[in-house]
Amino acid sequence: MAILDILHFPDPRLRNRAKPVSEVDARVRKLADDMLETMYKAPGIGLAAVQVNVPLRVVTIDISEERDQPLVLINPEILERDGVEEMSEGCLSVPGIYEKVKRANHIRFRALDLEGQPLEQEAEGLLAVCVQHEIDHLDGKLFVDYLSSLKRQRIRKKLEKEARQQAEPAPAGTAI
Ligand code: GNR
Ligand code: NI
Repeated sequence: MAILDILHFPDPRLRNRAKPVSEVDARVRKLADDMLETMYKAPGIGLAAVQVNVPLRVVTIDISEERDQPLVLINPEILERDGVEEMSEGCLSVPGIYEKVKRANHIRFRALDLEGQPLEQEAEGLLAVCVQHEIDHLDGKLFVDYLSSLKRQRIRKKLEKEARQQAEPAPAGTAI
């Protein structure tokens, strides 16, 4: 297993549309394993392969308190959406930012599991929000896209500044 680097907004690679997985093989299972490890370490409740710069339709999710109910969704698709709910969302690719987003509160979705078998499931509440958030990533979409352009611009500037500060050497005279 390995911890993968997570891309941060406004990295243009987060806008790549992910390609469907054609075969659930050892390479895809290794990717899912590494994504789960990366998601648990972050820590986050979900991760899309696009966030670790792999343009494939693979998602990991675990919304359980105990962090012991991993869900791997390959080529996930939403079949039905119902109702509207506003929830505060965060994203590992938009660190430190939490904003309310409206999404369907009840969905039906399908995907392939790690054995390549089709699964079909209903979800509501946090799981429904998380599945929608992750599928958005596979389509190059981020939760900040639902905010006003002013808010999104402020968030972009804040994260660009943080990225610059991490890249720069500390100014001369800085202790230690
Ligand atoms: O860890 C995460 N928390 C979260 C909270 C509310 C709505 C969506 C999420 S997903 C996020 C992890 C992430 O960035 N997944 O892409
Ligand atoms: Ni996210």
